Amino acid sequence: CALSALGGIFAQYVFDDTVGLGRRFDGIGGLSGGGATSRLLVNYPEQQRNEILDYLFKPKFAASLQILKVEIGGDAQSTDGTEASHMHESWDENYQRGYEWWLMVEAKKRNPDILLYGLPWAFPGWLGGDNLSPYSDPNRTAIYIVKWIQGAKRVYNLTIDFVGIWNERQYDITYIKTLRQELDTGGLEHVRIVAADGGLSIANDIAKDAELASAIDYIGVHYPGTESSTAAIETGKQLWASEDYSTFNDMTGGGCWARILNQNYVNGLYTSTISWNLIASYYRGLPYYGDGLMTAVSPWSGNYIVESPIWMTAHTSQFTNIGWSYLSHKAGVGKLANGGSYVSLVSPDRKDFSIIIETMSRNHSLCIRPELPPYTVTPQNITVQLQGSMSGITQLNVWYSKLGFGHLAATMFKKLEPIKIVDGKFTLNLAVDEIFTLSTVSTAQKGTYPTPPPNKPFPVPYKEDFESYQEHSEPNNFAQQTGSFEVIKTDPPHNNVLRQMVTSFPCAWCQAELANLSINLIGNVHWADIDLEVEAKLGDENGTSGVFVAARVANGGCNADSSPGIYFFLSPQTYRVTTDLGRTKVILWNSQNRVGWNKLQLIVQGRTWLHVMSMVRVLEPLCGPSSRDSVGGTDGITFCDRPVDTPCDGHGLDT
Ligand code: 147
Repeated sequence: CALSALGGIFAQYVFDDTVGLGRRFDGIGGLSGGGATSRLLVNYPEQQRNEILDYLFKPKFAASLQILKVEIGGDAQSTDGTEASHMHESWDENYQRGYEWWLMVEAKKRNPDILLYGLPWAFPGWLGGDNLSPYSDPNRTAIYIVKWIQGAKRVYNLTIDFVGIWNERQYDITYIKTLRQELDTGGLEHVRIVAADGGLSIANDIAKDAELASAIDYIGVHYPGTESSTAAIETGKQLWASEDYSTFNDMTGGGCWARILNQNYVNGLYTSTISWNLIASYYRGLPYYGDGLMTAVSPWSGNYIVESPIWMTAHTSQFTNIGWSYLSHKAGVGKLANGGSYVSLVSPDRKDFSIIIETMSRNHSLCIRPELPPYTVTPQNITVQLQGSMSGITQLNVWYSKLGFGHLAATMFKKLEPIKIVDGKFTLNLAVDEIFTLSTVSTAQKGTYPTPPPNKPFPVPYKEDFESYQEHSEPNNFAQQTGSFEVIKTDPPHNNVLRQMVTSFPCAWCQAELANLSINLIGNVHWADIDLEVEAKLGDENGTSGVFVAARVANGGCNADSSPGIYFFLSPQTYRVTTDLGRTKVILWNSQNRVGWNKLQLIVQGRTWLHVMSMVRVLEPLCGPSSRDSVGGTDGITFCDRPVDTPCDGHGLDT
């Protein structure tokens, strides 16, 4: 244990595997989804996209992630957008939607040993029954999940390793058992269940129910603040912080991540920590902007930013593998006398050994949640004594980071001179906000690529006709908030159109669905004055009640249902201009028959509603109602930026 040398200068820490080992290490992960957090990554220029993927997944390069967790799309808003379900309806099955398949393939290309984990946030309405609960028919929902896992194998040759229940929502014991049975009968015995991606209460149910205990392999807890519980530990299950971090990725975010990567094990025995999110690749203006290991929000320029959490991850991931063991809290894991913590891990053959030490001060390592109790960290000198299998080590490689405020003051993942060790003993001076890795592993690298191109704003004029897309794909830069939109082939002259596919209310994850309107977003949060043109088809079929275009939309994500903005609604009988999504604040209205194809144009300029009113034009339908196209769709969209001639107080997302 840590002996603080009273009156002496050096506290001594002993690392010894002969007193018994701690738990198995299960890897560090990143989470794409929950929801749509990788949206803008997909259409980066190939070169930059590959660089980004290397920073995330390539072993011994940068973050070198060991687990990739993804959302199993559920056709409903799940934080920064909606991810499409593989089964919009009971009779529908499609594995070409969204971008998580692509991302998993790219991760596996770089690291065949990366483990994959799927979790739903929401479910399509047909799984919900009368009370819109995914547990209304446990078998039906379990088969839906099994199909996603089988589809991954059949279509992409991806082996899914872990599956969860329902993100941060109620779990259902019957459903968990049913899922285990359906996995087993579906030839998926190898898929392990993580439950319940929320709080710790599942531990009590596991203790009471042997069948449940055997169905669950890992207890997944969110934002545990590094603490677990006696009940959870006593289940004997491996504990995971299966979602954590969610902090803006500046230097404080880096400090948060470094601290929890160590202390989740030191304090809570968590053997895996997964970052929400993997990469912040969603529009500015959406919730939790920048809460990823790195940032990529400018596909039109290729600009991206490798942020400090990438290098904080490297301090552990490049010096361990899944299956290594932590040393015991008796001799190799603990808190430092003057603040900070250390963990150590050993390979199964006991030949390789790594120590990770962090001294993050409180203010420099605050996370979004939960509240961090006060503590202090001061500079300290430590003596390390290696014993047992490690006693013969004569040299350890040293990698070092120090967080600054602002990028310039920081040192990120730098290789220092190796430490020479005599009689298993060495000393180290630790200052505040530092992280050290000391390891026998000599293959670590600080991977770099040339500086990416400079950032540019969303390009205007911008035009999209959807003609270049595969059917069922999501067009570039569209960030669907509610509803699920995909490119569908129709006949000339419209050919490919963008169609909203969700026709029944989903088992939702958040209130955004209450808008009961499908919403897709594109552009730049700073736009105020803008011309926008959309061709759209109105029909009475499939519940299509109308379309709208809007600008200066203030809220997205789970708040998308309550957004001020300037909205131009068109239904088969009326058009309306309102300043709210709920259509309560109407500034212009008329009734007309508008069934068929229409071109909607919205021009917003200046600061008064009057001015806005005069600029709204409703054009004649392009062609009459067509009997061939049975459902609606959007055929094209054009933006044109207007010079800002007066200061404008309009702000927010442009749709
Ligand atoms: C998590 C979600 O699982 C993620 O999809 C994302 O929304 C993330 C953003 O921080 O948050 O959900 C939580 C929402 C609220 C709390 C915890 C997790 N909370 O208030 O403790």
